[in-house]
Amino acid sequence: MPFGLLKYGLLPSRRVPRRIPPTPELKPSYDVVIIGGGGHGLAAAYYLATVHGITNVAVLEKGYLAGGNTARNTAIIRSNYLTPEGVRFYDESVRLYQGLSNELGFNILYSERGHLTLAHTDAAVRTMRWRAEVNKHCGVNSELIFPDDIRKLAPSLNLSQDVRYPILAALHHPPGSIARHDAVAWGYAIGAARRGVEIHQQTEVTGLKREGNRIVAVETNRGTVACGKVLQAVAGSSTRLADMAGLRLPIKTVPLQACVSQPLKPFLDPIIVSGSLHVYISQSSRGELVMGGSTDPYPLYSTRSTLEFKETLMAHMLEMFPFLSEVRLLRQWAGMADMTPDFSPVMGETPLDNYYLDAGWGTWGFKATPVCGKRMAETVATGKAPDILHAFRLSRFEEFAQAGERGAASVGH
Ligand code: FAD
Ligand code: PYC
Repeated sequence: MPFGLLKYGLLPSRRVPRRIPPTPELKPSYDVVIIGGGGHGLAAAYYLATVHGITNVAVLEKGYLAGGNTARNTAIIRSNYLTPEGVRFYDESVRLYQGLSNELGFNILYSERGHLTLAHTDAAVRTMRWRAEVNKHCGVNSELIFPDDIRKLAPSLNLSQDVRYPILAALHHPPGSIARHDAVAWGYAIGAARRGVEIHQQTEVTGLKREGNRIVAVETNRGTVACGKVLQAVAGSSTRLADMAGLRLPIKTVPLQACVSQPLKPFLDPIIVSGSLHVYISQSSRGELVMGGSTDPYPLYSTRSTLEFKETLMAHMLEMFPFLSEVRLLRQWAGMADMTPDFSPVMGETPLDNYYLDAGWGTWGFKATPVCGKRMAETVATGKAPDILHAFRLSRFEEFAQAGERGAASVGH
């Protein structure tokens, strides 16, 4: 047993030390203001401080730390994308994730499970083969496999050919993983705060003061601060913030729901996704089944959840795992996904000189937290987006240079 744990157990009072400092007073100005205290904003703050030595930074979060999509996602990490640009970008994130507990000195409970994307039609088999080839070309481990090998990895999956959508093949991606989403955000927050970054919870940005081509001040419910540079990292609220800066984004926001079951004995090692059945499932280290499906069919800024989603999801889930019919659901919730037309994010510079964008994270941004934080910190520090972000620039939409990743989304739309 580690010595620290033993010492903690023997203490008369077991108060957990506070490692994220309480919200301080706002200073009159900061070199960098980061809007949004989710995983992305906090990761960017951490890398600004650690890699670039920029610590006069305020992270402004309207609610509590990482209480937005970071708290609501199903924590799937993978790099089995369709475009070479996407694969390389997410692969850098997977590599950062693999060392993140050590880097942060904080256990993010990273668990490598393997990821199976099921193909139920000939067209889906073709797409999986395509993804496997692009992945291998970029040095990422993915392979098309067939029912006999799928059975070895997931013996409890219904592989009967006598069902509505028989499983013909799957894209197997061994590096596919899950991690504790809150821990990722807390680890980055603690690391950033330790180096002098200020984290302001309950601090809502209500306006941006623009002079010419610059944002000179950020208005909040706690006062106005002057800023050298601004990074917007507000996920499902991207269009609302961009609006304050006078920017229009090609994004619409739709709710995405998920749920967990009561805990069960471990029976499911890999993460399983079925595009045709519009479901995905993994089993957490606590034994709960973490499940999700398609985005809601209409745009809405809301985190309510619906009975319709639950009923549809369960009907499809039971086609894959009929023996789960007596299992109870524990919780259901929703987040807000900011969807781009090409299912890729928007990162980098904007038409404003000192305003940088980290947006368009739809249903896929948790896995990108480390790479996005690191590369957006680089963009803010140098004023120029690195090559790895080029494919995701905002201007791609007016240049007809979209980065189409619809075929690699885990979630139906
Ligand atoms: P957030 O965590 O949402 O942080 C943005 C923060 O900005 C919020 O805390 C919000 O309160 C704050 N904010 C907004 N407006 C203001 C304002 N005016 N002033 C100050 N603060 C403001 N991705 C994956 O890779 N794998 C998955 O398995 C996965 N599953 C998902 C399942 C669900 C149900 C949902 C909803 C999403 C899922 N995602 C997944 C997507 C992922 O959750 C997001 O893309 C990711 O969390 C975005 O991180 P973020 O830090 O940018 O956003
Ligand atoms: O991007 O892998 C993903 C994902 C799974 C569930 C939601 N997003």
